[in-house]
Amino acid sequence: MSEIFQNIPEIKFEGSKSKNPLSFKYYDPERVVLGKKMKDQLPFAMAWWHNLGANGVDMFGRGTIDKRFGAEKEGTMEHAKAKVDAGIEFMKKLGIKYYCFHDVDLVPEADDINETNRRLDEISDYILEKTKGTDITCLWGTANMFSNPRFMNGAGSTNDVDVYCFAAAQVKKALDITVKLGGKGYVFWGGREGYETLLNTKVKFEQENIASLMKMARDYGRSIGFNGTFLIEPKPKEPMKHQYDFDAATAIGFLKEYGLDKDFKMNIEANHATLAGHTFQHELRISRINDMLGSIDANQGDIMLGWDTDCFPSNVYDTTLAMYEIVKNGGLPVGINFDSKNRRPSNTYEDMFHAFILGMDSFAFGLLKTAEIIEDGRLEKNVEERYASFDSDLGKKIRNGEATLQMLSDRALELRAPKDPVSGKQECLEGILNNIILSGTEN
Ligand code: XLS
Ligand code: NI
Ligand code: NI
Repeated sequence: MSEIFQNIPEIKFEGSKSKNPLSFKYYDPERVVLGKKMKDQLPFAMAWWHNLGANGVDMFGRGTIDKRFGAEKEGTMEHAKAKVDAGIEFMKKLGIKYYCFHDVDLVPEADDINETNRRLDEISDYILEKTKGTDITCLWGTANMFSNPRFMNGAGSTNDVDVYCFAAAQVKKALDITVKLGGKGYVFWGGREGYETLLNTKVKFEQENIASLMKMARDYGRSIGFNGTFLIEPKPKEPMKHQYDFDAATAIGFLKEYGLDKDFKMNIEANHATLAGHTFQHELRISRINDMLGSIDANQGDIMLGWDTDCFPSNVYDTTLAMYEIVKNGGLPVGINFDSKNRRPSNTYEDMFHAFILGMDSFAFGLLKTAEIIEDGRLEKNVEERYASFDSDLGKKIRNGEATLQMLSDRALELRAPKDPVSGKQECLEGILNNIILSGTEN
């Protein structure tokens, strides 16, 4: 197999002083942070669709990036295999172990689903053959139930029972392929699971059908030996005006309502969090405290733009706070998928590497700073102190559920008025965080 990314060497850690754009400044895979090697703390994955598929096309213009990778034509099995070859070489050069895919990222979709399935069998054999003897494996798989016109009214939420069957068939096959490729997770992102207008929509009916599809997927997955994590990836809008999995709190409530919370967790995407009017850290925190943090789609939005821009993460303040939640979660059962794409004018192969170096370094930096936040202790100590009044006997009774309204009312009446309120010290704490972020990262 000939080299596709010629002139791109294996990317090595060179430290923050290095001026070599094709080197890691912070991601040092063997460095031990908080008792574990960085490469184990940061299970990075490549998104097949953005990295090997997205060619810069947007609503106003054709593609700008040649992603044929030596194949003659796009949309052929020759091209599908060239993408496999390119993907593996790319991951090897960056030291990335995992990839994520939608069924139709792997192969061109045929008119007849039987032929699409045959192609999926062929390409998954090819991937297994090409990754044999490497440590490259699947992080998670999913079915694309939003691009094909048949899904214009939704997949699990469709009004058409035959379309519902096509959604089920795709989920079944995508689960088969995920298991075959060793995936740790299976994702449901509700692409068109939502509505445009209530004038034509039965919301409860649609939500029940989505839950049924997920239950059938869970039962089928478990029956074929999938013991990984099912995931919901919340997003509030786009493509639909209203999407049912608005944010983590909504999706967790849905899973509990339908008895799916033992098998499913959240796949939190940074840009989806901000579209929902939350910070990335908020969505991670809500998931974590509910024991629902499974995986992340690492990217970032653009504050000037109101849509899912899927930029590579560069904001180290955000990656630090994200890594803090991930570390406090005891890591991620699944991993860190770069659901990010190059900007349209970044149209060279080299730009693909620059993008991943940026993303991987931003998260490695976030991990290093998380270790410092924990070792430094000032921020966590402040939080503990802020709630110290609940250490009193009465406070303990409230926490244990032993207090009554009468008891608490008696106390308030006895006090007449509470003590002066204590400062939340936000600016002081932000200063401490800046101080930690702006200090060095060397060993
Ligand atoms: C789109 C989603 C999608 C999912 C997988 O906004 O992020 O890429 O991650 O279907
Ligand atoms: Ni995503
Ligand atoms: Ni997205």
